[in-house]
This record gives sequence, structure tokens and C-alpha cells, in this order.
Amino acid sequence: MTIRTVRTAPFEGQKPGTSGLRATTRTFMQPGYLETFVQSIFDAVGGIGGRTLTLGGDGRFFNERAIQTILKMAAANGAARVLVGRDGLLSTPAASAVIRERRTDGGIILSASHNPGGADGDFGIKYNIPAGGPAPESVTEAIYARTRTIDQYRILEAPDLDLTTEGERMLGGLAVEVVDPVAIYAGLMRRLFDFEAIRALFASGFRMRFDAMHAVTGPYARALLEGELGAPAGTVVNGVPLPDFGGGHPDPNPVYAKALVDELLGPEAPDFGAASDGDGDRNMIVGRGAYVTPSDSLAILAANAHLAPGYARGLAGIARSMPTSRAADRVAAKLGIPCFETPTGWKFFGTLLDAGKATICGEESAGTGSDHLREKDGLWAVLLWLDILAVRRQPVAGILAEHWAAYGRDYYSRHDYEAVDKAAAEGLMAALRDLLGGLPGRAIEGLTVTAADDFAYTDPVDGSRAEHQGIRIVFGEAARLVFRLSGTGTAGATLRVYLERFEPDPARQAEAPETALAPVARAAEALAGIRARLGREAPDVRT
Ligand code: VG1
Ligand code: CO
Repeated sequence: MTIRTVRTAPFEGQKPGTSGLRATTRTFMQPGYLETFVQSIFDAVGGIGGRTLTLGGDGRFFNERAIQTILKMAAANGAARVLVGRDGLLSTPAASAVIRERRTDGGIILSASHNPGGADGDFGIKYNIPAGGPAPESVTEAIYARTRTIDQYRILEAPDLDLTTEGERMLGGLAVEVVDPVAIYAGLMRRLFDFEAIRALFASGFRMRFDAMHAVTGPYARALLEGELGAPAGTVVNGVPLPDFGGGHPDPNPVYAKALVDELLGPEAPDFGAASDGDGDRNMIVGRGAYVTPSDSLAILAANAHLAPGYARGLAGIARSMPTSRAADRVAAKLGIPCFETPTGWKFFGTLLDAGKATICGEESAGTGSDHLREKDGLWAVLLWLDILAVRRQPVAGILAEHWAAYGRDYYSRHDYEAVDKAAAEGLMAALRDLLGGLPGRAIEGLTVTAADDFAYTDPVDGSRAEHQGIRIVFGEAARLVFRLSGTGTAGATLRVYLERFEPDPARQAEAPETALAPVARAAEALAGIRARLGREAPDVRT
């Protein structure tokens, strides 16, 4: 087997976004595109000679080809060992678990997460650091810088390796260890949660539906929920991972997981429903007759986490991304612990978790997780909910109502305008930025602006700085409006508008979110002129 050094030239736009590099699958399938980015990772981390890496992906189209290529490149670059999930599969949280438990020198995860897959869909790749989390911006910037100058990559000429059975095999000088994608992750879950109690809950007749959306979580959910916890067969639906996710959009929200939400809000509803995304790091929670917004889920999990053995010691702090509602802040205040507000993207939670400043983190985009890993973790959130339900033995709707009565309700919605003209979206953001100075004190739609800024964040642990992380317009405690551009899209730009209104009065907490948020939505239009600037009458997706 010979090592080939292949001449290459930089590809445009290999800049990691909110969560790694994402592009259309066809872009990734261009000769040399994947290789150039992977070599840039290896070079930017100081080479991988003698090191051990974790490797896996969400199983989408091109996953297996990419895994074979990366293994041959790791061999050619002198790596000692790669732990790869069987069939090239590892959910994002499971990859983080393998990196941490096996103490590998970081890892590579192949996924475009909630973006559709297939030849006409999207693909993605990201590097995770040895702590198990997404590379911080200092590292992604170094990788990007390397993609600008790279002129060669190294690859072993060798036949493809069999990844269908566990065990160790050699690829040149590289030991490739094919591992069970579920085992290490499942072991961690057993240590955090009271499986006995959850088993008793299912044995009592509790019924749940878990929609794996034909993405990577299927095997994990089947093994844990149906296998170990005794949920009846059929609890997990769409449980077989497919390269194109069955043509669906593996984003667990009321739009793309509509069938599940309809079932839970319908007459034959089971007690509890949940769904996960392409790479298994997101979760959507629905009770019988009660959709739980991700921001509320974070707050409720934080308020009740002590009921699960893994968190019985209490929480050190809570962290939420800036656009996530302020519901978690009220829980932190009651618990007397800090609440950190970070930019969007899990990479900003890493330092807080490493330093023991935050125990639970979350994002409005259906991401929740804790210090057990350095990625958000869809099934973890589901198991924590189950553990809480097993202890409280109350319907989800009751838990939600009690939470709102105690803390107030934060009506919340996100409006996405997808694949809009990039220049127009940037123009909208620039115009908003120009308005900021004049906003405080101004009344719009009966709401008075108390603060308005272009969110910037200084990491309290390492002092690193992130700027232009979204426009934040605060109407005191009453409401909040956030505008930002997505960093995970692959076509044009996506504008996200985040709407929030606080209602402390239990008598007024049962309104339809759209009604409660109508003045905030009108304020957004008045301030940003979305219709005129983007030429869109309404958002593509409301979650
Ligand atoms: C989106 C979400 C963000 C999340 C990111 C990655 O980013 O808003 O909260 O961390 O996706 O999630 P953006 O830049 O498009 O708003 V995942 O599950 O797609 O890796
Ligand atoms: Co994801």
C-alpha cells in the first residue's frame, strides 16, 4: 500500500459556520473537496501523527464514502488509531461520548444535522476537540485559514475497509477499531438516570411515541426505550436510518415532525412524544395535548433535574443561547445559580461546562444537554423527561401548567425566512444595526424598548470574544425580539426572527402563542420591514 501525495488547490467557501462546514452533497462530492478540508483539519491541529481519533456520521448519503476516504487519509497522515462506529454510524452525542470515554485526541463527525440528506440534499463535517465538543472559533478559524493556502493532501492507496462488523483491523500502519455505536453512549445514560423507575413507569401502562425521522437516533432509541426500558415494540417509529431520511426533513419541530405532534394533540394520544434530528443531538418534546417549546423544556429540565440520580447534587449553573427564551433565567434565579447567555451554537458552552460553571445548557432550536458530554443530546433530554415523569407521575400538561404558574409563561416562536437573497438579508441586518442607538425609550406596538444591541460575547472562562451574534431588542421583562442570520444553511441566506412575550398571570397563560405574540410580530415587521426587503409575505417555517 502506498501513500499518495495529491496536489490540490483551495476551494472557495470552506468556512465552518454555526456547526462545522455544511454544503450541498454535490459540492462535497467534487473531486478533492472533502480531502482538502480534512487535510486542513489535520494540518490546523498540528498534524495527527501518532494520535487516536473518533470518526462517525449520521448515515446520510455519502457518509460511507467519506468515512473510507478519511480513514485512508488518517492512515497516510500517520495516525495511530481511529475508533469508527459500525457501518460508519455515530450520533453526534455518541461521538462526543466515545471521544471522552476513550480519551481520543478529538474526532470527526459527518453530518449536516437537521438539513435534508441525499444526492440533492446537504452534507457536513466538523472537528471536535479532545474534550468532546465542537471546535471553538480559534480552531475553526485556523482550519479555515489552512483551507485558503492548502496545496496538497495525503491519502493511502488501499481497498475499502469492512466496517460492518466490530473489531480491529489494520489499514497500513493505522489501527481501525470498529465499535458498537450505541454501547458507550448507553452506558453513560445508565449512570445518569434511574432506569428502574423509568421501567416501572412503562410497566404501569405509560405510552410514548418516539419519531426517529429515519435518522441516526433510531438504533439508540430502540435499544434504550424498547430494549432496556420496556417500552412496547412500536414505540419508536421511523427507526431505520436511511441515506435520504426517507425524503424528509430531519428537523424535530411542529412543522417537520407534524405527524407526531398531530398524534399527541389528537384524540388517541399517548402520554408522551419525542423526536430527534438527523444526527441525534436535538429533541422535541410533546405531551398529550401539550407541545413543549424547547425554551420551556430547558427551563423545566433545569427546575426538575435534581429528581434524576445524575443531577441529585443540584446544578452549578444554567447556560442558554442568546435567542433562547428567558424562561431558564427565572429558574436559575430561583435556584440561586448563575445563568449564562452565549451566542448560538453548542461550541460556546464548552468552556462553561469544562470549568464547572454550567451543568445544563440549551438552545431554542431544540438542543438540550449537560456536562455529561460536550454536545447537545436529544435522547438524553428524552430520558431526563422520562425520569422526571417517573418521579412526578403527572401528565406533561400538568407539569407545564405548574411551571408557568410558578415562574410565568414565556410565549415563544421563531419565524424562519429560508433561502432568501443574501444581499437583501444582510441589508436588513445592517439597517437594523443602524437603528439600534435610537431605539431605547421608543414605543412600538404598545411595547417600550429598554435596550437594543448587536450581541457580542466575551467568554467568562477564556476571554475569547465573538461579535455580531444577532440583534437583540428588549422590551423590559415584557417582551424580546431577536434577529439573526443562520450559519447552517447552504443556499442564499436564512433570516431567523425570534419572538418572545412574558405572561406572569396564570389566568392569561392559555392563549394561542400566535395571538399572544401578535404585537411582537408586528413590532418585528415595523422595525425590520421584512416583507419589503425580502419580498416574502410570511415566514417559511414557524416553530
Ligand atoms: C442552528 C440553530 C442553532 C444550532 C445549530 C446546529 O444554527 O439555530 O441553535 O446550534 O443549528 O444545530 P443556525 O446558525 O442555522 O441558526 V444542529 O442540530 O443542525 O448541528
Ligand atoms: Co443536529
